[in-house]
Amino acid sequence: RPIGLLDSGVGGFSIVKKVINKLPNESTIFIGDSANMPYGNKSQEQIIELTRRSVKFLLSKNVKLIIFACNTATAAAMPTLQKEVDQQIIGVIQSGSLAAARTTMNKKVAVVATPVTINSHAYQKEIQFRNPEIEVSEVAAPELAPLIEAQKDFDTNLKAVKDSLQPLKGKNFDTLVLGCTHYPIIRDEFAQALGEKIQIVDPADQVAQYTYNVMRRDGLFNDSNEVSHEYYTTGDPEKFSEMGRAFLGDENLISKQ
Ligand code: DGN
Repeated sequence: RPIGLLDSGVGGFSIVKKVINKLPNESTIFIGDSANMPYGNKSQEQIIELTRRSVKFLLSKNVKLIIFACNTATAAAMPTLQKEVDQQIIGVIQSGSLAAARTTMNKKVAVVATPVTINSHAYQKEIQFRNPEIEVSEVAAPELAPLIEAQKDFDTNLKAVKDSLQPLKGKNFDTLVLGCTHYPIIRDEFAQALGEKIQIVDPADQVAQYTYNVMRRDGLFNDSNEVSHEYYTTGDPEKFSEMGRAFLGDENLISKQ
């Protein structure tokens, strides 16, 4: 049985990639809800409803575990949906917070994410749960995920990243969490905007490790030799597969759900 992943769009590819690297013997099914993206400025009820649809789709594919490859869905819908399904759901915020708390040396962390994620203060709570001394500066970037979905050029992205990070000026943080799974797709733009002194944390690395740990604990490793990866979108399959190929280097077929 495969591992299921969901996101509001192409951002989930950044998690899919790390999960496949960490667990090469596992099959995956990823659904990106691009038709309804962005989730980042919807109400909690709307996000729960949309996420529930993707969860049902993944369950119809007989997944053994579900990864919310979306910070917004993790913040807004994970506690509710975990009560509705037997399969364990793994979110991205706890993993990202753990990585950030381990990375910062000066105890100043910044988080950039969608408005829903920022307004939930989930990162601030989780990071300070690990170390109450860490100062957390949060900034909402409502336009970044839709921009990434629209696949623009480097300079356009760089300018948008610089504008989005403007409110963090003077915060003196040494670690920045990419609190939306779309952002690692333009990691180079972030790196250029931030300079060498600031460490970028992509929660995906820790999510892949955590997924591995849960599967080992629960005896969920694949015991057959067959491995496959399937990608589905509610949006335009052409655009979705273009991004999938660019990001994963994968020639697999993308289907419309
Ligand atoms: N990729 C999603 C996240 O990690 O929050 C959300 C993107 C969006 O829908 N705006």
